[in-house]
Amino acid sequence: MRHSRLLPVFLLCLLAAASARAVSFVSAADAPNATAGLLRELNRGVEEARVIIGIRDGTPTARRLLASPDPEGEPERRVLRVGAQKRLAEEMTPRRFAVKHYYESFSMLAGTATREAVLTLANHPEVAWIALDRQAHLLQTAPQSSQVLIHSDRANSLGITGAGQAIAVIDTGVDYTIADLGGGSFPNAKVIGGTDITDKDSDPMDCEGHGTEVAGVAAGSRGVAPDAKIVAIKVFSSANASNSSCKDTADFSDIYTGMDFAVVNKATFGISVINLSLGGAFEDSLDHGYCDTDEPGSAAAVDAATAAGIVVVAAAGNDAITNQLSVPACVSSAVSVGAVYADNRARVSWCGDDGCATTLCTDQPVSPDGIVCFSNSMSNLSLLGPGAFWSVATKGGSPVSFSGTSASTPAVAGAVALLRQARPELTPAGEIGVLRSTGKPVTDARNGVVTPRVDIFAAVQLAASSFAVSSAPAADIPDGSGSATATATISGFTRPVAAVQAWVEINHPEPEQLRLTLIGPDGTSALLQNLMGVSQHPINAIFGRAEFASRQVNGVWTLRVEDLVPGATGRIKFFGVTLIPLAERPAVTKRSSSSRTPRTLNPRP
Ligand SMILES: [Ca+2]
Ligand SMILES: [Ca+2]
Repeated sequence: MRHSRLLPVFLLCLLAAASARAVSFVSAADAPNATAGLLRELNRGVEEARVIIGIRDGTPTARRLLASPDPEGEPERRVLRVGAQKRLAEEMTPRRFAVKHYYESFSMLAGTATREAVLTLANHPEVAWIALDRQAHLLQTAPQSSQVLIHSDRANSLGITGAGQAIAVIDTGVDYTIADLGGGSFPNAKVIGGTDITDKDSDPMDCEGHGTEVAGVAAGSRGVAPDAKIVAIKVFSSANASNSSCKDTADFSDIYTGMDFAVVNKATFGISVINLSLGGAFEDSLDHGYCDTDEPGSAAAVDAATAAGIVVVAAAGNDAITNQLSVPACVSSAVSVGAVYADNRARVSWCGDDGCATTLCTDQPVSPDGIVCFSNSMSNLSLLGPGAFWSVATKGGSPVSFSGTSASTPAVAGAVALLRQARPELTPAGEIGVLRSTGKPVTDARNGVVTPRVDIFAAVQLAASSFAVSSAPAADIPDGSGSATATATISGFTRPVAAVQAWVEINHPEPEQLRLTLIGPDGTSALLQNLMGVSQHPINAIFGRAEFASRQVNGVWTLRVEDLVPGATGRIKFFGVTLIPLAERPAVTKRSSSSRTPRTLNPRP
């Protein structure tokens, strides 16, 4: 039916999206007074920047005054300084430049400038220099917006920091010499193990920076799980002996070897999650749901790691497509991760794969929990995480802005490490069930898909008695007659129940052949979905139901799935139940009870 072929290699650049980039490149010659940091920011594609401008106002420099103090002359200098600042600000009309601060004591001016204004200022005769207002770097210990968005800072403050957990980063290697990732030699206190698969040595030194940035998001000092350890598994080959650059692609086979290393060494290092911020694309533009059949190697590797108790998180991809996920994110047992913004921005443009000759897509305006336009999406997407913008240390230790589903994926890897610390009894499916059930539903306006954005604080707070997942392996659904079931057992829940959420994942190529029924412990039943859905769009939904509100909730909950049409078969991949206590999370309860429609994560047919 589908004749898709997959690219034989992973293209790192597809998922790195290390930056939003400019519509037009700005060189140092274009902006002679701009600092290198500001040029980099412009070339990430920002439409405006917070800047600080050094002004030539005729007064002596601060250094000269330090050497030769002249307190009597200061009142006059203040007048001169502010006068020059105000003249410049007025010249740069408010549309192009908005003043934030004038400074009486300094020959500087702070404000927000458009790209156009930055270029004008960087060539202005009265401007000595113009620099990026690097506020974030002055607040190194404050949580960054991506941490705040998923509440990992609040979980961390409860002592849930990822202690005792290790995250296997399968990537370009990790720079373990930087202070944020242990410092010194390999292994160290942070990067506790690893290997280099492609260069066939034991030293996983990063050859690009990507893997270092991934590790920083997951387990750096300003990452999600700051006390988690890193196992660095390098699968992109170094282009030279000095590890100063990587080859562009990695073979699937090497990535599987890296996953194998993680599974074999799970107990040695305490690996709870594998991070795959990489992927390959389908060559066609057809709808693709789960890709287990198309990609048996990836399916086998992810299945095996999951069976070993390791959660495998994989980047959804940065191709701005809305009916496919990258490989291996599309594997049904993988936890696929898309990207949302964590900040407000006026406008962000992202580059194409052609070295920024074209713009891939643009978001305008940008706000927290807005889907980033590059983020691949499909009804089998598991979770969303902050993917723009992370401030992390890269190879060599300098701070960079890191974006992409490559960045949102380690945010979820860190969240998994936190949850594993808080609830070590959960299976990988149970952990993802908790993360999904407690996440904030975010709708992708491009395709109608609703996906939970991780809220790790809510996840670690969810009471064990209000959540249960199926512990049985995936169940085959009989084709054309009969039914398959999955069960989840709740016990010890004592509070009044407002609503029930059933999490259902079914891998079936023709979901419109299916009827889904939820049956409570006392026999009360609710039809969740009946002969609806779209071909190649797997069922991956959280159904909120209110008819169980006054019913018995402790006991066995059953999901019954009937396939009413011969031909095309599938499996129940996952079933979990969350009880919503009365007067808690009222928004969810109200929405579910008033509409009585499933809050489905599938696009409507
Ligand atoms: Ca090496
Ligand atoms: Ca069928």
